[in-house]
Amino acid sequence: MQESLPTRPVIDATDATEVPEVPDAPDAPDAPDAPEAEPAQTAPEAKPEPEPRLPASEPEAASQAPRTVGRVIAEAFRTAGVRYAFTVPGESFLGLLDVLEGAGIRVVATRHEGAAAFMAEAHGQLTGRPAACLATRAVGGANLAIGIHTARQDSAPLFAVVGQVERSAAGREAFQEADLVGSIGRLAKWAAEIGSPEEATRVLDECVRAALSDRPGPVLLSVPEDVFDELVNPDATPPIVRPPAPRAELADVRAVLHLLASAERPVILAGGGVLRARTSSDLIKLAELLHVPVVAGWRRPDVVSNDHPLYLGMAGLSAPSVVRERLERADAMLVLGSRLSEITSYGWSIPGPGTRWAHVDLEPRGAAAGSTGLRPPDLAIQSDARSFVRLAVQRLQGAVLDAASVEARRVANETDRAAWEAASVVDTGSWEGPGVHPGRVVTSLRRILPDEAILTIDAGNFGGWAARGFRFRRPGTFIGPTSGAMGYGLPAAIAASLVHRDRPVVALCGDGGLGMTLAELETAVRAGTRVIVIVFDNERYGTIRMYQDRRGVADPAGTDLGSIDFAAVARACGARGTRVDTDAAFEPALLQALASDRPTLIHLPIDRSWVSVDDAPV
Ligand SMILES: Cc1ncc(C[n+]2csc(CCOP(=O)(O)OP(=O)(O)O)c2C)c(N)n1
Ligand SMILES: [Mg+2]
Repeated sequence: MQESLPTRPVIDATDATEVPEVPDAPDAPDAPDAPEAEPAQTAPEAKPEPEPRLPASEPEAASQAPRTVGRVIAEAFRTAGVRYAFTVPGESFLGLLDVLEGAGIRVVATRHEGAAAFMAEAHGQLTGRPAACLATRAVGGANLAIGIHTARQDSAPLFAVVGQVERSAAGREAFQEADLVGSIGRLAKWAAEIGSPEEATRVLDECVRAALSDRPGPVLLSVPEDVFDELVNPDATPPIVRPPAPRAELADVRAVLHLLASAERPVILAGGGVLRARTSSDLIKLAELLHVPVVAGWRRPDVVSNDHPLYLGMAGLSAPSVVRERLERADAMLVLGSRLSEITSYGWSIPGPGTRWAHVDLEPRGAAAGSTGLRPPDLAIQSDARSFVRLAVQRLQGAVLDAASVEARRVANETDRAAWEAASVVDTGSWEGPGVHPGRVVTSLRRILPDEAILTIDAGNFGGWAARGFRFRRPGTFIGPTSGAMGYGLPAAIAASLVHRDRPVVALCGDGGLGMTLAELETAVRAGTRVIVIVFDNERYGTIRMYQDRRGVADPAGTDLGSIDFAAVARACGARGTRVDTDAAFEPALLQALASDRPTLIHLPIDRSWVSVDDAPV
């Protein structure tokens, strides 16, 4: 770690009074129900609802039941924090399915394994605690793939379990047989098979560690059907230890503070690691103490309150150009809790050549950054975001600031904030229809939804208006896939609604993306949620048509869709469904949805001339 500093620091962090470090919240996996409450930025964040309550008699009954591999898996998952298992059942894993509820894990049947995996993924993203998704052999396993990949890209912990053919049939191209560990398992962070009951505890220990340690991620467990019912040695208990998160050393913290303090145009680029560590308010303190603005990584817009004067927008797709320009102008950057995806880093061009940068992350980029074309960081620090930021804030309390430099930063930050605010207005123009103005829909959502409402998003250009124009005021109020997977919005909303039953949850979807997981409307009803689904319907895969048009394709194929009466589909699934054709009708429909005790779908026809937030007809 080579530190090279310019001459005149704005603040000498090394002079700050030494304060003892605040201990982190316990990392014990058996206390996952109560993540330390994030101190509020503007108002207290609502606590998650207690997760499923199962009849008290069941665990007791389970304790007398034979100790099978299935039961040991269920208990290990429960100890690791699992409260939900999402699944399309199969006969290949009944030895697990039937013991889950007895172990305190609620089973939610879905209409497609892709949705089950998305629900588990979203649960992991939102809470930091893993959920499970279960599927049968190659057919169900293949359907899980999109959620496993998404969890990998989102660093979300997730347990995928696939029932495999019986051992006696293995290797004979049996019914639905495929090498699950060697195929979809390769999408996961870790994958293995429990080939016999003797292996169960060792493999489970590895499995849990892999999902939760370092940069969390999805793991895949393949288990032959007959192995689930085999008995495990009663003395063999998987240790299930979650290794403590790595913590920054004081010297590293000092070096980063020096980097930021001595720069002229520093910036903090903050990602999902800040949300997962529940340290957003500490980050704001750090930003305020140093007068350094914060830009959110792509799809992490809730990392700090968007109303804070030091927030300068979300990087990546749909961001106004001022965001990228500000990042390019930075002479120093702290990249905190972000993997610097291709989208957040604008094709690995940020941090730019003139930016000295520090990467503080569970898996910081080292020399390997070069393989992406990214210049390796000047400081690479492996640390959980919270321990880093808290130590940094402690170092800075009572520090003396150079008044002239502070004033310069204050003026520059105000200018940058005003530029971002002006560039992120999305509801202008004199659109009278047909269909609604997508920017005005976003403004209405912003005005009406309470601060604790959770938004989820699907993939597609319809989402650009929300990405630019919505304002998130609390951490943990947005879930979106950095994989850009279509079909995510509704399943993610169902998962969020299960966790936070008292909070409004709104899924923003395009007609294409919603079509992929539309049947989960029935799951939303059956699971007792009150999700609100808003579908922006241009009757096409609009984003891809935009790319075809840019290429000058004369007769574009494959991007036109027909019409679906989405509101009628919702009603057929037991939800409420309403179609809104004018801007004026949207707010009343939203208010009714918020007051309802059932899921609601609001169908918004969008004229095709609304190509993207940067290419609108008005
Ligand atoms: C699973 C998956 N398949 C394909 C894509 C490629 N893709 C990205 S956006 C998009 C179109 C989305 O259509 P829609 O949901 O209607 O939103 P729109 O672009 O029309 O606003 C497609 C096909 C993807 N991101 N994910
Ligand atoms: Mg569309």
